[in-house]
Order: sequence, then structure tokens, then C-alpha cells
Amino acid sequence: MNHSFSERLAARELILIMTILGVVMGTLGCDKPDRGATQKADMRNVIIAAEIFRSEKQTYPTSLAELEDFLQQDIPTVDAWEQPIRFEFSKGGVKCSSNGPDRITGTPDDLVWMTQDEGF
Ligand SMILES: [Ca+2]
Repeated sequence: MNHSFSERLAARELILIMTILGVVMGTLGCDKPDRGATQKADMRNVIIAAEIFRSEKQTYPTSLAELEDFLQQDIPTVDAWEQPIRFEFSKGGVKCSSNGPDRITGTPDDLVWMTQDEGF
């Protein structure tokens, strides 16, 4: 699927606006979402970024470094509970997961986000 330059630009601008709003709201303390909501938003943004990467390059990123280079910014690798976020990259998609509030893998509170073309 090819997107016009303006569509790609609009998607990038949307991510930039979402990021700026998150930083501003966090800095001002005017929004104190629970850790789970913040974590879900962060992981969703990684998946959105992976989809934009694919729309431009016709393939998913194959590493965190490749996605960070594309975004020209670092991606958080620790979740809201200070545990490592797991990233899985394949030609068929990207998946990121967190152990959730209990910090234990494979329990019902785990958070998982993945691209539409799972490929796992
Ligand atoms: Ca868990």
C-alpha cells in the first residue's frame, strides 16, 4: 500500500503532536493516568511508528535501532513498572510486550501490542 507524501507527513505530524502533548501534560502534572494507561500508550505509539515505517519502506523494521533511526529518537525499553519491554521484530511485523503490574511473564495483566501483519 503506497501513501502519498502528504499522508505520510500527516501521520508523522500526528505522532509528533501526540508526543509533545504527552510531554507537556506530564511536565505540568495536569494528567496523571495510571501506569497501565501510560504504558499502553507508549507501546501503541511504537506499533504506529512501525506501521509508518512499513508504509514508507514496504517492510517492517527488523530491530529497535532501525526503528529509532527512522524516528530519530530513542524508544523507551523499560516499562512503567521499571521492567524491560520485550520487542520482537520480523519481516512480518513487530510485537512489543510488558509483564504488566505484577512484573511476571505470562499472567493476565501482561500488555501486548503488535502490528496487523503479525508474522510471529
Ligand atoms: Ca504479568
